[in-house]
Amino acid sequence: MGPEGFGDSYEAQATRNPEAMDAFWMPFSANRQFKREPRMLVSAKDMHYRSSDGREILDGTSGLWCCNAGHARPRIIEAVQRQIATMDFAPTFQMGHPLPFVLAERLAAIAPGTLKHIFYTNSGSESVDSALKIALAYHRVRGEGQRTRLIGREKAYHGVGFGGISVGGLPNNRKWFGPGLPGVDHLPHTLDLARNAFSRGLPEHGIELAEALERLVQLHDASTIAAVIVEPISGSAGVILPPAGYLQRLREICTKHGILLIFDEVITGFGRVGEAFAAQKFGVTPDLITTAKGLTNGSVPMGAVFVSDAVHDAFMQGPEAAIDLFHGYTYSGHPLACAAALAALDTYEEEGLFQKANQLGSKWEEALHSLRGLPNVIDIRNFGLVGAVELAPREGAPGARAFEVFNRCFHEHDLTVRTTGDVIALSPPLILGASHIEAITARLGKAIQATA
Ligand code: PXG
Ligand code: PLP
Repeated sequence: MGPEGFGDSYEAQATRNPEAMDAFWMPFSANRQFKREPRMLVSAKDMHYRSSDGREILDGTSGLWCCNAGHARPRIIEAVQRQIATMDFAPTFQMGHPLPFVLAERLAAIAPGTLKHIFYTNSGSESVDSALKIALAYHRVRGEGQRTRLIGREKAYHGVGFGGISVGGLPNNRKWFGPGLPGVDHLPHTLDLARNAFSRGLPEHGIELAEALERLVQLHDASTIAAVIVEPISGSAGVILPPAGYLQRLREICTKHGILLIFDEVITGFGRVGEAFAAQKFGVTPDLITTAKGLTNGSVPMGAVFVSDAVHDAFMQGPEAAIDLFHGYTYSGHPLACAAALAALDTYEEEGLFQKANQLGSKWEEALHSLRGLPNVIDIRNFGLVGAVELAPREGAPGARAFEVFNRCFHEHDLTVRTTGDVIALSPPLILGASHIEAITARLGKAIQATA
């Protein structure tokens, strides 16, 4: 009898045969291929996973960019265990409990500028939808309800809600699902291998791409535009960095025209780039910030939208007894998620993890760029503790080469990496040391070397 229940352990039950695995329709996965040759993880501690065949696998991706302090951190375990025994759930619609208030104060204290108001969600996708809705309602409550247009960017990932895919810019995430929100437009992306390949840190060329926003304002008129949403560094599309000065220029144009600027920091938030938020690292303060992932160190689902004083206060002008924002989730401010987030913030603070990318950044950069010259490597990009190695696609089979590297890393070199298209992305837990950096790049290098 396994510890989890009657009969076989969950692990044995899950992997008995491919048919037994059929019921779970896995997200963003090649389901049939996976179930023929599963990559199963059964436990995790600090920098490592353990696989179902007993191997210790180095986590090069913080799970899915979320376990910024590594796995199974004691404070988080204790906090969640304590909280579930104290109060499993409490509503936050016209009722309250202490934890989301305490957490919001803690979050406000690390936020940039006046983004001191926290709206809770359960994921990055929900944070994006919430931020877009807050932006639309903000203009309307101020008497500018004609500002309904939302502007995203090519190659952007803003989650999978209808709002997020509408402003998003990844064709596969959009084309299957109909027309999306009306009145959306997109800026050009900033990936430019011809001019910027093998840049270290921010690429030098491309600030002029921000002027595309001026063009869209001329086309649509500022009076119709509610908000611009961008990832300061785009993660899912394969680590695309902002050219030096680009985000500052977007900020200037938005301010000039009364357009709200939203930074989607679901990946860049909570220390990934050497500050709490990329906004601080780049010295550019948006009006709203969307977060999730690292907020609870990935341990309990939770997201949060950070809202500026000006945007928040616009909603607080009506009668006191009126609901100020007709939006929210059953699980907004869930007790377990709040407990996990508070413990995650404690862990980040005690261990100085938001500064870690500053201390290890140059070592990380050196190690990554040492992969230059390996077969098919056409670009290497890095910033903070994010990295990407881009491979030339195989003729007629885009993505196949990087996927083979990913599989080889997992099965032969005990390393997790992420791939999108032919980009291999890395985002290790911020608790890593120099030896982990060497191990990640050495193992990845071997896998690239072995892949034709
Ligand atoms: N915005 C951004 C910028 C993201 O990176 C989301 C929104 C959506 O968050 P949720 O929690 O709804 O998934 C994300 C999520 C990858 C990968 O490997 C990236 C994400 C999710 C899963 C995989 O690149 N980013
Ligand atoms: N669908 C139904 C039928 C519901 O009653 C609710 C919430 O009460 C929802 C969807 C939304 O669920 P959530 O608040 O978890 O997003």
